[in-house]
Amino acid sequence: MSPCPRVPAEQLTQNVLASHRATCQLGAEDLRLRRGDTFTREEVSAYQRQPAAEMWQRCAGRITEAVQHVVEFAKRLRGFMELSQHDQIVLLKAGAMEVVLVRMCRAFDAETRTVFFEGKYAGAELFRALGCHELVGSIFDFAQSLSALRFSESEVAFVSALVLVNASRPWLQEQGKVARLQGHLDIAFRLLLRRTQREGLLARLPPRGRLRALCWQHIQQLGTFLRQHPGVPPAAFPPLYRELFAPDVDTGATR
Ligand code: HC3
Repeated sequence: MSPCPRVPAEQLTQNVLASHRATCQLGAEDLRLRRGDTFTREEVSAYQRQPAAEMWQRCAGRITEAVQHVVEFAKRLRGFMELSQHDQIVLLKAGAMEVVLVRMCRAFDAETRTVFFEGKYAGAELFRALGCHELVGSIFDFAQSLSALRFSESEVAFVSALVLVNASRPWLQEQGKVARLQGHLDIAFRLLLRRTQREGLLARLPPRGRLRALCWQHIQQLGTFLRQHPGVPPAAFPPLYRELFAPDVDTGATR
């Protein structure tokens, strides 16, 4: 049975946008207005002087909050809760961080190459203590390339929904059901793009592999960090973060 039987595309579009707006964490207008508000040199160097473990924990905390909002987004998407619980988890595990990175372009100022982090706009150098400059640089490059597409809020909402509802994720049990929901979203997105004369956008979207590679590198870097800092207590990272990104590291956590 279709997870989304005969829902007119317009209703689905409204649902995707409303789900995005209710869960996007940071309002688009608010983010725009705060663009000039960057960290001072002193604040940046205070972040840079932090021990690596502290900075990793901070970022993990912020990323976990963002992931929780993405989970709420998924739950509000029409048809998602009709998928099996197993498949919902598969899609969220594979796609939640990818959606956080898509959403990052809303919080990114391409002119100054800064991102909204803990109340102000920060350049890549603020994250130096993490010890993974290349990854942070690649994440900023990705945000820069999405910013060039000048997404509307509806477009961010659909790109996020289609990153999540992806029938080609491995380990799905009811792939057909996911494919049908993906198909409905795809049609609604194309109709929106036609109506707004933005059909050209599809060809300009970055290849899916780029997002996958960034998320993979994040997992690799976390693994490297945990191996290099065996003294960091398991409770230092939120359980959801450990579950999503450090599944092979035995942290002794109770869930
Ligand atoms: C700054 C950030 C990337 C952007 C993240 C954003 C702004 C994305 C949109 C969400 O709605 C809100 C949000 C929350 C957390 C923000 C991230 C925190 C850290 C990350 C940096 C680029 C550093 C990443 C380093 C890594 C991958 C090792 O943790």
